[in-house]
Amino acid sequence: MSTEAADRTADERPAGAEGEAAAAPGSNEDTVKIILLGDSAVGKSKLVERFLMDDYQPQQLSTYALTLFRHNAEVEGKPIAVDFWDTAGQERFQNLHPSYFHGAHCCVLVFDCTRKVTYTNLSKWYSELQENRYGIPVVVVANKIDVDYRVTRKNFAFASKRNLPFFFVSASDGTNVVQLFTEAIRLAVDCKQNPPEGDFVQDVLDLLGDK
Ligand SMILES: Nc1nc2c(ncn2[C@@H]2O[C@H](COP(=O)(O)OP(=O)(O)OP(=O)(O)O)[C@@H](O)[C@H]2O)c(=O)[nH]1
Ligand SMILES: [Mg+2]
Repeated sequence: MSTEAADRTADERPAGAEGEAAAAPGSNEDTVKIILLGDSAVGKSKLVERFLMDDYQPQQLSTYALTLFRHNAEVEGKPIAVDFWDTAGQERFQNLHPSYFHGAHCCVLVFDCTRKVTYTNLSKWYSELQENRYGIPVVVVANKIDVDYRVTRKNFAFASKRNLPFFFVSASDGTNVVQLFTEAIRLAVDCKQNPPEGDFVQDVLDLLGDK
């Protein structure tokens, strides 16, 4: 594996970011699964790194297929284990995605506000999500605002058109990263408690398919 998380030894990992294979989604009442989607190099891994480790290394190390992180959070006084599924945005990995969506409770959809094509491609990622895991909450994220803060004056209509929460963030300096993930975790817990319509049927079908 060529990811930074996979390359770290267990001792180097911070508390709450075990980086090991996460528990099967839905296997535990107090576990939620959050997936990250977006083009390669928009900053998905750096955002998770900033949130879980309060760290940021500027080197680019594209995620190889998938990295899993476990984070221990607290929502309304209750402990919650959060599994972050950090997927690779590269085309060559895209045929792996259907399994990533299974059992997800929230999706963090990231674009790079310095590269327009990554914004245009949001609709592609969003359709893929709808096809694989319809109805879960989605948070839209404009990353890299540190490059030029004036970008925060711009209107990115993708989120407002679909009535989705939207955050301007920077993994590099940490702006809004905690706010973003706090909201994503809250929405994931909410989704787990009130699953989207059709979820039950899908779960039964998934279960039957497993046997
Ligand atoms: N200036 C700036 N650069 C950033 C920021 N976040 C990420 N980067 C840079 O963007 C590059 C890609 O970041 P990654 O987190 O690896 O991107 P990714 O979306 O995980 O990419 P894949 O794993 O290939 O899908 C790295 O060189 C980062 O240093 C940010 O907030 N500001
Ligand atoms: Mg990555």
